[in-house]
Amino acid sequence: MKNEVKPRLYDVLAKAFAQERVRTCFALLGDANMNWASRLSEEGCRMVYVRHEHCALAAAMAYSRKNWDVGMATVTCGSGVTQLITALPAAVRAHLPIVVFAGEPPLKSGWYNQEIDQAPLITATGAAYHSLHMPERMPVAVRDAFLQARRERRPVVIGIPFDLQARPWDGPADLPTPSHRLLPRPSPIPPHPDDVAAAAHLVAGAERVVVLAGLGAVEAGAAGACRALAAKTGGLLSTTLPARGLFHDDPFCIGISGSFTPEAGLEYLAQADLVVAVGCSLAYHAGGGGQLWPKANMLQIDVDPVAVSQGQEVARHHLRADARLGVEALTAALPIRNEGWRSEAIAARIRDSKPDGHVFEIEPGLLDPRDVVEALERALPHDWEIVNSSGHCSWFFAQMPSRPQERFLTIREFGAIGNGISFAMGVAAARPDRKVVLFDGDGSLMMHVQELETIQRHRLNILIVVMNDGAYGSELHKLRAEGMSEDGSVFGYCDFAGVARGFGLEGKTFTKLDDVPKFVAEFAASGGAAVWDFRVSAKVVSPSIRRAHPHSAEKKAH
Ligand SMILES: Cc1ncc(C[n+]2csc(CCOP(=O)(O)OP(=O)(O)O)c2C)c(N)n1
Ligand SMILES: [Mg+2]
Repeated sequence: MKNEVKPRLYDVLAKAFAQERVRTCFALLGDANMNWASRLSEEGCRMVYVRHEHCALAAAMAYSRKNWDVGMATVTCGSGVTQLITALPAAVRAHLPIVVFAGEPPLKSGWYNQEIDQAPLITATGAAYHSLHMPERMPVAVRDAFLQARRERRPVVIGIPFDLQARPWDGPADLPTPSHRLLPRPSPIPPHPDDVAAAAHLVAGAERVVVLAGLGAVEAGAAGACRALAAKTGGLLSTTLPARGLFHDDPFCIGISGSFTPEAGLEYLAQADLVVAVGCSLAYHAGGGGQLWPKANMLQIDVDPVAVSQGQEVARHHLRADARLGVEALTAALPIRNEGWRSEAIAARIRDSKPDGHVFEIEPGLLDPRDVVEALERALPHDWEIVNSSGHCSWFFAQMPSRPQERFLTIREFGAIGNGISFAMGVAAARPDRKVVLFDGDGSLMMHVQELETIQRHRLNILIVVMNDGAYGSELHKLRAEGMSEDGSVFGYCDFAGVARGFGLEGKTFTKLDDVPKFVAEFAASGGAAVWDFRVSAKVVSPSIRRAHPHSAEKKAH
């Protein structure tokens, strides 16, 4: 008998994905995706096999952000799909183009134990769901899913019943033209001259200007234009958290604006009379709900400017344009001005002041998280990729002023903990030639600690730095401030070095900081993966918690 040579639908589907320039796919297999995934791998796609579906999607998110292109994940039907529901809203809100290949239960049986109505689950998160049941159209439908993900910058989940996937393919041998060849390539939008004139009038009348850049400015390559605008107005520079580091070497950059603003930055933002927000969506946290710059007019330069964002009125003045073109036109329209806000004294204050100078008494044998960050900031090479996770400790980790934006990643749009390890895997897969440092909390790392095995198996170059306060610090500090019981927020110090060794990684526990440079040099030479557990005191409270609970000390006294 002759071998069957007819391709199956999963063969053709794998080719349709491969021609969409899918180079890496984060995967967890089951009945409904494993044959397709096996074929995709044979098409030359690098498969990263993770241990939890959430982590497949979260890693694809970081991969997408790092490459400014589609991220790809695959899960099986039912129980594989339900695991995606925490990561999808974050991907939607972060405007990440992601395609997920999910299975669907077989159509031929009247009952299947992993059956669940997948479409409403997925669409509730804001992602799109495409249920494909017409084999002949599937290669085109795959192309269209990539088109939608790229054009709308949104996750798209494709569900295909796995009995259909196994059918012989009777359709044409040719695949449709892939999405990246069809996608419109619009040129950057220039501003309207009337808008430029109005914006220039506003800026010329301001005395204390802050130019605040977001990821839109990063993407548009507007960093140089923002620096020039700030220089011409004698103003200061700042960024949102995701864009942090864009002006890291500028003496007049006050750091992040938002919940993570350092001490000196808070003072200057409070004095600003105009904030020019470039390529940022003016999310609630970026301006502390408007409280960080109470005196300032707001001018937003963006391709899609808004008046209200996340429940706040954010900007009355708008310049609709590509971030770079808009800022360049505005700068060109401004008169030269001799004086501005800038002075040597301001540069010195920015350079010399600590992000947070508050004094805490801490227990012997434990570290101050601010000292940990300072030691790492001094020791870690500047070309290592850094990933900031979540939790109370992320305030401290965000204060690393010498780190450039292109080596930084954070995605926090759904406020979930537990993503750090997946984000670091996504960055490591996108930048295989680099070392990646993840900064995470003990609670967050614990939530998906199983991925240490993935890191070890795939030989990813990741150094995990854990700020271990033995607690859910965020909850602990808020409960304390409210005078409530700390139950449920304090767990004690887990031995992460031992956990790491159990997974075959290097592990170290730090109760002092003297050897940090030596160990960094050793890690630089050896590569591989390691977990460094820094034992910190839970008595050090971040400025953002202190701002949110200004009267907590009084409560304690009663
Ligand atoms: C998925 C999810 N569950 C719960 C929370 C609530 N939460 C916010 S921060 C936090 C504690 C994080 O602890 P850790 O990672 O140790 O960081 P720390 O705050 O201690 O610095 C928790 C439980 C959340 N944001 N996301
Ligand atoms: Mg903690």
